[in-house]
Amino acid sequence: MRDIFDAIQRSAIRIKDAIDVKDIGYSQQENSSGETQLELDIKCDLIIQEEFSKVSSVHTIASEEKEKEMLLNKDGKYFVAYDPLDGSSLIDVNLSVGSIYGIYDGAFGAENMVASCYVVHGPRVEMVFAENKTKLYLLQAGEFEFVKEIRLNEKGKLMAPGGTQQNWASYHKGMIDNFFQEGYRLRYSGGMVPDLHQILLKGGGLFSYPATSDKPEGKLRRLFEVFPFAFIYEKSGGQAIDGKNNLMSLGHSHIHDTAVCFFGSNYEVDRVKEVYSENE
Ligand code: AFP
Repeated sequence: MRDIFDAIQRSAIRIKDAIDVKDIGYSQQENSSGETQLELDIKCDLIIQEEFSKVSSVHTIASEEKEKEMLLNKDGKYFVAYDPLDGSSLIDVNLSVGSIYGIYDGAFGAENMVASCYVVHGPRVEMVFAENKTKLYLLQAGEFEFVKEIRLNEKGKLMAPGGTQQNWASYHKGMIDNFFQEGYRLRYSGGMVPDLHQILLKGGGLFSYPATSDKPEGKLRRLFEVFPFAFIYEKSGGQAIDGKNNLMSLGHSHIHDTAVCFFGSNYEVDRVKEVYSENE
């Protein structure tokens, strides 16, 4: 696991340099989710692929930017799924973006997840790594320094409601409106890494990406986005559900499957469970 942790750190430092260029150019290719890829997305994907290729314990990688999984070392034990640059459409407006990693033992699947990690590229570069506990690191002079352990409060103050509102179910809209009436503050940038990072570090709240009329299975991808953050939120004392079930109890049939998802502290997620059990 140490080797994987080191490879993620090396990738983060190289990605920081890759982001800091004038022309991030759109390529003509589409990724498996049908989005036009930035040359930068492809570059970051290759950086991570290169770094994991040096790690003998990595058996297979799967990237949000690749159609299929890729075998690296048949004697390795870990399967790593990653989103090299989540929120890359925010780069041209200079908002924060991030990389997300799910580390699975023996095969992809939530039940096999043993660690997960994300890196936030904002004004500073930070990394959150969860194994038994969730730990925050800060990049300082080329090295990631441990800052602190992260724990969520029972109840938070922030609300990050994803998806197009006109496509929300009415009970979902009612639930989000009620949170705002209770005093929650809107914090939504459109990048899941900085949005979930903010809720984690400010003690709690709720990030939601519900089923919408145009995306009934949600938008966010199970292996690359949903399971890694579900693992981190659970290890930090919070919860992660699809409305009813724990996200970590869900399966997947394809590496690019998506899921409806809610991540947050206990008070807010318990409310989601109440509302969704009454309405679905
Ligand atoms: P991009 O990678 O296409 O920028 O999408 C970012 C993202 O996958 C995730 O980071 C956000 O939470 C989510 O999309 C935002 O989606 P909406 O704009 O539909 O709320």
